[in-house]
Amino acid sequence: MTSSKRKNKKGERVILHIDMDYFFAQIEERENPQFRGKPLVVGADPKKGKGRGVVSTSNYEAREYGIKSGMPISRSYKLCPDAIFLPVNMDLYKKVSERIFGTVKEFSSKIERISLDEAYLDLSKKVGSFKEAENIGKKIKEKIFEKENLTCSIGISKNKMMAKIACELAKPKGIRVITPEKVVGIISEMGVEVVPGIGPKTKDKLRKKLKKRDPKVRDAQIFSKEELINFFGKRGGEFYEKFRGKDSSPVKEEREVKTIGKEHTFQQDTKNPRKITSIFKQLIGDVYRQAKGRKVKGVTVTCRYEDFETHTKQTSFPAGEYDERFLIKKGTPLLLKFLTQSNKKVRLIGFRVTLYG
Ligand code: DCP
Ligand code: CA
Ligand code: CA
Repeated sequence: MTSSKRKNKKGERVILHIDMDYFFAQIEERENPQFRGKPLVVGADPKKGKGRGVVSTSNYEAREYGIKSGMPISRSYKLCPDAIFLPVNMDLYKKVSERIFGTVKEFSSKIERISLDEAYLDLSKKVGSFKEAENIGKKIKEKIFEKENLTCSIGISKNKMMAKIACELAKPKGIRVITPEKVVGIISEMGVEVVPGIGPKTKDKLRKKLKKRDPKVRDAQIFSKEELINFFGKRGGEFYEKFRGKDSSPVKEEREVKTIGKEHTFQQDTKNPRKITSIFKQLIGDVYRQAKGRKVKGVTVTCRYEDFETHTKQTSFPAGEYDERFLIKKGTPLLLKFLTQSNKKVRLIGFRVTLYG
């Protein structure tokens, strides 16, 4: 084994964080190249400044006018009336996201997706050095650009928190490695709000305690663990670690989602609620017996009306081994909505559970 292959000496992890650049807006630019270079806002319809709803995101040109995600769309219109405003095309963004992370998965199956445009990878077992991790990061960026013509940013460090911070520093289009020996030096100089869990309220408390307008992580390091627990409860203990660049939270791999379901087509279309619910309970019973011993985390009910219009409704709950009565309790209200929301007769009903693990 060459020296570069030697496994992380101190048993340190190698975590990679990937986040797509101005995601929804970048996809729109790709689909409409004539918009490139112009301020572009994706979100609600501004209706000449009178529209309601918010900005989903915007490209970097629009951000120069002060436009930000989550801001009222009317305000973004005031800031830049000449921007191009586009509606949210979520189906498209979801498809693009699926393809992107399908590609990312080829580099490591130890992946935790955080949102449509963001994921963590645990490369600890794959690489022997941060240099090697950086090369994987570069390959991921190239592959995504080649396949999707989209740019992303990548951060690499010894835990999830520091990898995300590295990614923020790399944005846009960049890649940044924070090696373990650099971690404390870098986080110490940042504002306390870089620590996950420190929002405006917590920051305000720290401001008062430290008598500083813009406290840095370095300032917050003067508190002992006990003091922080006194101020903030259990979270305080976590802040103590995070102020030192430590974060032991694991990359949680997704398991394959599996479902078990059954459908029933009525011999004659019907509106009779007694008949429908009685069949429905039989379906649940059948599905329950098939799923027995497995953890269930959601149920889906399907209804096809006489004109073949088909709808599904679903509900989810904490994964667990539930009894048949529980499934009936969760499924029946969904079925009843189908029966009350339309006057049409029902042709088919279905019941499906989503399994965990
Ligand atoms: N999004 C949204 N509403 C928000 C924040 C985000 O609809 N308040 C959507 C649109 C974004 C996507 O989620 O494109 C990803 O969010 P990010 O926070 O990662 O922001 P961007 O990818 O748009 O920009 P950046 O380049 O800063 O990551
Ligand atoms: Ca992003
Ligand atoms: Ca993101």
